[in-house]
Amino acid sequence: MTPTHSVTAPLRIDSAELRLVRLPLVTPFTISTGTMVEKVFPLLTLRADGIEGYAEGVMDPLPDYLEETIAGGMAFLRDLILPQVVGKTFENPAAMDRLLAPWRGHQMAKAVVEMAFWDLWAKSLNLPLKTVFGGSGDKVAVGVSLGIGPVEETLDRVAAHLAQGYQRIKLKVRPGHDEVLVAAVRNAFPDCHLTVDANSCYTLADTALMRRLDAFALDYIEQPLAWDDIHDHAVLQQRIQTPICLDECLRTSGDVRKALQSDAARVVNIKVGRSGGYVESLRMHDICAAFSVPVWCGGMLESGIGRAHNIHLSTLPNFTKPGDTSSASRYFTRDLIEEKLETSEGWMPVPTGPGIGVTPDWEFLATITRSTETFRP
Ligand code: OSB
Ligand code: MG
Repeated sequence: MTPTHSVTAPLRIDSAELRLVRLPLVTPFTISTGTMVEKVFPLLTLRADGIEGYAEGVMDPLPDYLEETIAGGMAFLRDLILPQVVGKTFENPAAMDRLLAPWRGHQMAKAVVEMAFWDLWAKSLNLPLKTVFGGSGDKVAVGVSLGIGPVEETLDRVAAHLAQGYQRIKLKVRPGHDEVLVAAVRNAFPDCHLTVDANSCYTLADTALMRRLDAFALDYIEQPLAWDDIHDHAVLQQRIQTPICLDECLRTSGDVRKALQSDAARVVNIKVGRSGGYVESLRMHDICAAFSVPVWCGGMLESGIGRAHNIHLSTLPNFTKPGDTSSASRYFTRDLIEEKLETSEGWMPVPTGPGIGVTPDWEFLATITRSTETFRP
């Protein structure tokens, strides 16, 4: 029998829409580098054959997590990438990656386009996104990331989240707000999975403090040293028992390979939005599996669009530790999608339906959109 149609058809991008969106946060979120009171981000729609793919960017207004910024990322997309994407036909996501590959850096900005294309691609196949890249399962394990605040208040928040079933507590730390906090939480909750995230605020001069943290049975210490320094993390790992988990240092699969080869990380945080998109995140995932290093899915306070992407990514088999993709209601009074992304007993259901499986709430989105730019061939 001759097939009457091909199962996959090349997709021609008819148009793209780049918005700048602003969502207020329920509570300010403080990490070692500063405080966020609202989530501002680029939101991209790619259109082809009457279907739409969506993704958001994880860059911040200021280059204080990594060097990418919203302004820089939007310029890269507006001036260089989107004019090349519209009117062009792509065989598959790998073809999109070839278009992005020549350009140095810009992993967050590249991820916006790449992820939106994967959503579009999966929808064109009428399949959930996870299925298209080899994930499985209908729920993913999650913990919470708690921002810096008074110790007493943090203890209450830990108790409340453990009562809700969250499977791991991550405490943000900074110099002067570390050992005492961790001791208090560990003392009150001797058995919970506990981690800390320094967001690069220490140096090797803090080795003695890092060694003292070994006493608290942390699952790992996330990104204690400089954002761009894999080497010093390898040095620190030789001096402490607690596994090091890298976040900021890992933008490409090459970074992951170097980190694991030098024993700079024994746990890996993958953020698809930080790493150029799915093709590179899949490579990262596979390298970690080859080194028997467990991975988990990080977050950047994403809206429902980025959150849905993170949930799909987390269905890959080596995501064996709880991720940061907790209930959207912890971050926003009102999310910008129709669906509610809420956990139950520490499990986040994977949205069903084609692609990322969530739908923008266009009416609400109109009220929080700061600017909109449309791109056509
Ligand atoms: O380092 O993982 C991080 C939030 C903003 C910037 C960096 C980080 C974080 C978080 C929060 O830890 C993760 C989340 O709840 O989305
Ligand atoms: Mg982190």
